[in-house]
Amino acid sequence: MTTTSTITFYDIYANAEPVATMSPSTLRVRYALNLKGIPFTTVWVEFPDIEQVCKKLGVAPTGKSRDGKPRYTLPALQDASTGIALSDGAEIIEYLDKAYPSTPTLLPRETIALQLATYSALVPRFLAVYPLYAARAVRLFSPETQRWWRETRAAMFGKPLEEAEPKGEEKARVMNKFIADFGEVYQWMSRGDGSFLTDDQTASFVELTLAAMLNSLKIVFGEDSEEWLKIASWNNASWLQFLSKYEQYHRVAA
Ligand SMILES: N[C@@H](CCC(=O)N[C@@H](CS)C(=O)NCC(=O)O)C(=O)O
Repeated sequence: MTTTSTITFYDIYANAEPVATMSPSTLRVRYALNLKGIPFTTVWVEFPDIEQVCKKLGVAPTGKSRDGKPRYTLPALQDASTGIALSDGAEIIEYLDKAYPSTPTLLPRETIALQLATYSALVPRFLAVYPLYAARAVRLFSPETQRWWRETRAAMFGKPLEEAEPKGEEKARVMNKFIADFGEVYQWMSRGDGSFLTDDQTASFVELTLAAMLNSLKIVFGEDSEEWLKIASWNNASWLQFLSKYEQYHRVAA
């Protein structure tokens, strides 16, 4: 493990504390760096600047937008000790496992396929609340980023953010589906020893992803919101108990 920081971590800025982001994608890599104890410095990037920052770093787009254009995303990470710059959470964590072998392995080789498959099952469950999430997230951004967010999300939903936000019965339906879908994920874990991997794993990529998704919802909805309280009180506060294990990694520096 290095003692001085050679890693620059590019995270998405939002008005949140103690970590100034709401992004589940960047949070999971931040948790990985903190869990591994790898020193790093953060560069905070506003949403509208992500593409320009990624192009400057020379990191690849991680997908395509609806209009077919390359989609640049954060997190991204640059490691001065190896000269490597890369994007995409899974790729970054796989790189950290290899480049810092004395730190806990989050994507053991024999579990990569299974973990990536599990991650694929988590994404649609999370995205089911996205119109509600996107409407609540806007308040966490600077005025310029708010304008950008409204414009890009309206293009994504085919209507303005406020119109896309589920309300009343529709909101209740969306939240109930979220609780049931994530409840199923919880049951998968409960069938084993309460985690996704074996006892000797302190955590895995999938667990950090799940913790990051839940914390992102807590930040965006607000700790005292009706929505978060519903998630937090589910099944004798099972998600709160799960999150308490990862609380120590929800911080800025390693
Ligand atoms: N596959 C990427 C996806 C990352 C991602 O979707 N990041 C979002 C923030 S949570 C982003 O950068 N969005 C840019 C945009 O919406 O323009 C990963 O897992 O790291």
